[in-house]
Amino acid sequence: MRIDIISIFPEYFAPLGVSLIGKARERGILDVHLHQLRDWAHDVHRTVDDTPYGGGPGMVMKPEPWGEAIDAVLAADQDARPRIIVPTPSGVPFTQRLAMEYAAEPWLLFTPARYEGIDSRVMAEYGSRLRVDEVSIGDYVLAGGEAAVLVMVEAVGRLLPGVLGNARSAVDDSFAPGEMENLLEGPVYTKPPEWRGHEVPEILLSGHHGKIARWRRDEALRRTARNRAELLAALDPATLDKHDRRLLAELGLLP
Ligand code: 6GU
Repeated sequence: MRIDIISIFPEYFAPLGVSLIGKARERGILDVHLHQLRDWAHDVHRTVDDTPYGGGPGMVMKPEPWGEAIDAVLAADQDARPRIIVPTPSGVPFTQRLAMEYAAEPWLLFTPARYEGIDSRVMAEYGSRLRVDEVSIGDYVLAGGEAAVLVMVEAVGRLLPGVLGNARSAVDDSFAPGEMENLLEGPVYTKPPEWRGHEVPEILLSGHHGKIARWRRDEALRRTARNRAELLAALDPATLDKHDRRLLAELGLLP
């Protein structure tokens, strides 16, 4: 997969050289291209922002540098088109589902903004020709979209074939479609079996795979009820077995 990122802080993306994503790049699974937006601002101060039309606080990113920068990225490959992802707190929620959708794309272009955001005509211009998604990573406001891009690249990158390896697969993840859809993963343990008087739940030492799977699902349901009650409401009743229903009834969460 190719990923292009246009930003006034390309140095912000140094963490993409580390750990899982760094390895994926070394192995050629992920091809990351960073671009300095100011390279396409032509005045002496390399200005990329201006005051908002209609008044109000803050600054808005000018359309011309973004247009030139995006055109330059598009020109890198005449035969392909990237999916453009514009990070903004006003966007659609970034979810595991969206991460999986992006992981199936050959080319992504991220356009993280500073200030109050990018002049909306940039999204209109490219939205009429390519897929442009305005995406938010949560209900809080960051100082810029760069951290959101790091989050999204990590979520997408770990889903690419060959990145996680055989020892670990994404199928048991919280939110993964299927068994864990709308469920949070429960607690995990490793050796030693007792630490500072805390014991590992005995069932996990039993070697009884069926009972362990059932215990893990119970813990996932309990944790979801405790931390994310609204996710339980979204559970597809068809994915609940008799045991699930009994547990939820015990927690007072089913009729
Ligand atoms: Cl994508 N950008 C900014 N600036 N703030 C955010 C966000 C994105 N997602 C949540 N808050």
